[in-house]
Amino acid sequence: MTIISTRPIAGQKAGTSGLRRKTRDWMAPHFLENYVQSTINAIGGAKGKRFVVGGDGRFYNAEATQIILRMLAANGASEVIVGRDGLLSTPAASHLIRLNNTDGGFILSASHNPGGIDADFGLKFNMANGGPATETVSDEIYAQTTTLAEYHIAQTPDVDLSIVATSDLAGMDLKIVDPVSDYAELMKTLFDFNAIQTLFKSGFRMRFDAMHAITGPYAKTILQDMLGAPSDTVMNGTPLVDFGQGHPDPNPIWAHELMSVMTGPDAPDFGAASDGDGDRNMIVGRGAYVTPSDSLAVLAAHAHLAPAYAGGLVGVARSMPTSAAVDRVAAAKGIPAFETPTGWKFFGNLLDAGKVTLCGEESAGTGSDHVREKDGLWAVLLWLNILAETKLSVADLMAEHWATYGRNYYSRHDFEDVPVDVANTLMDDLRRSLPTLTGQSFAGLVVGDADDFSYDDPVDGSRSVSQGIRISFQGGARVVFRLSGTGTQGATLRMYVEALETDPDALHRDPQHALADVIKAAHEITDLQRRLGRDTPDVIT
Ligand code: G16
Repeated sequence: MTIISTRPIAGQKAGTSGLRRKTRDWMAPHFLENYVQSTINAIGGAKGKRFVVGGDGRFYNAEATQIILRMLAANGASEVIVGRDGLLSTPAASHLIRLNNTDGGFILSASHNPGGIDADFGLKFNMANGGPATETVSDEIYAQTTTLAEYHIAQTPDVDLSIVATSDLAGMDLKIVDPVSDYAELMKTLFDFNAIQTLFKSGFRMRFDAMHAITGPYAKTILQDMLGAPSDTVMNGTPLVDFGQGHPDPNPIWAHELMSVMTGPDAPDFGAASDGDGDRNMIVGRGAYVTPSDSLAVLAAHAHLAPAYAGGLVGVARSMPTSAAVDRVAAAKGIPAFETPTGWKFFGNLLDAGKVTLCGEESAGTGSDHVREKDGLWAVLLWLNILAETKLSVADLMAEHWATYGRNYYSRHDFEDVPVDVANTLMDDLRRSLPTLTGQSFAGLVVGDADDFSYDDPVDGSRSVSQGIRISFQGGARVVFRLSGTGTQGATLRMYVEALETDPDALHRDPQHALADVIKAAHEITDLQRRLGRDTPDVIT
């Protein structure tokens, strides 16, 4: 056991989901160690505690796992449960924390960000409920990073993590587990596997794009081995440290390989993709992309068709920039709908308090009270369960949904790698203009209301301010602006546009056309073209 002297490293402040930085930053002397020790200190030490450790397998996952294990041992942890080869999807890690009643877990992932020595790496701490550290704990971790003077590490050789076994690491019990099996068992308890098996037996065809990330082995086990989907169902199913040089973000831009299959000749019935660490999902039918906001609404409308949710939902929650489509379902069902800031950590209290069953975000995350993370494969399985029961195609299910509830046309435009000062000035100016925006007209739309979103947590009473600027127009359309908290280079400006359509003859338009006025108004309000020197987004979802 060694105590190493160190000095605070500036800027170790978590964003939307843990600390994400360039991989080389993490590999620099003391960077990872400082952050791990600060986390341990922030939770009152590790002595006698039990943790889960695992990550999405990106470059540096293996080395970082060894360091974290040695530090937990040196800090007196009594047991660590680690995925074989240091691998665990984020939802599987959340499940293992809960299943084993541990004190929390360390998840090594930069999620949908690319991987590699010149790409991104990340680390986040999840608490005993299985969910991401709350704002309060995250703030305490940051505070610790600013004063840290030493860290503890055991001087032991690397542990062989390739075999499921139980051993001892410098006095700490080390349990190496299969990353997939407990998670797969959980899924079996939630869904009607027989109905989904019957669906596949009937010739239903699907493609699941694992994007060379963590869900490959999970999807092969569950979809192909357990549910009997054909062996070519999972594509890009071998996890690679650099995700095959791809960008493991399941949206139509980055999952273009899947999109071309789903829009090509002889397209399968159903397509889905997940991200680097397995918590996001993309759903696409034959020629029919489903926006994450619509997916959440459809799942809320039909969740009762799956055994786990047969008793109905107690409530739903969505992040503020997510479309209000799910609110309309909640209203029809007479259940509450909560609106939280962006970040899965804000759903934890609502789930723990039994106020919501389902939650989701526009950023392709959907989940339920089965774990405390969003869960990509879970969403895919719920979709499959619903398709098996309704016997509808994805396109028909969407058409039926919009005819019933109206359609919240929705799109997110991302402007990436914007100089940080330009992005901050744009947001500051917009914030300053809020009091005078109401009543003004832009591209023919009149502003009805404009504010900077604050959230009062109904469970613990904490308040989170400056969570995004929302501008509503008369007639119901709206635009939201916020800066991403997950990027590692420059700033990413996110512009979310939405408009409700209830005219039965106008439910099947191209969202970009349906939203053209709102997009124009949003550009005018921010003077976007002049400030950014461009008006075309890098990514449209
Ligand atoms: C993370 C968070 C999500 C959030 C998303 C986008 O997802 O867990 O709650 O919606 O980032 O955040 P931002 O808009 O700040 O970039 P993931 O999948 O990257 O962990």
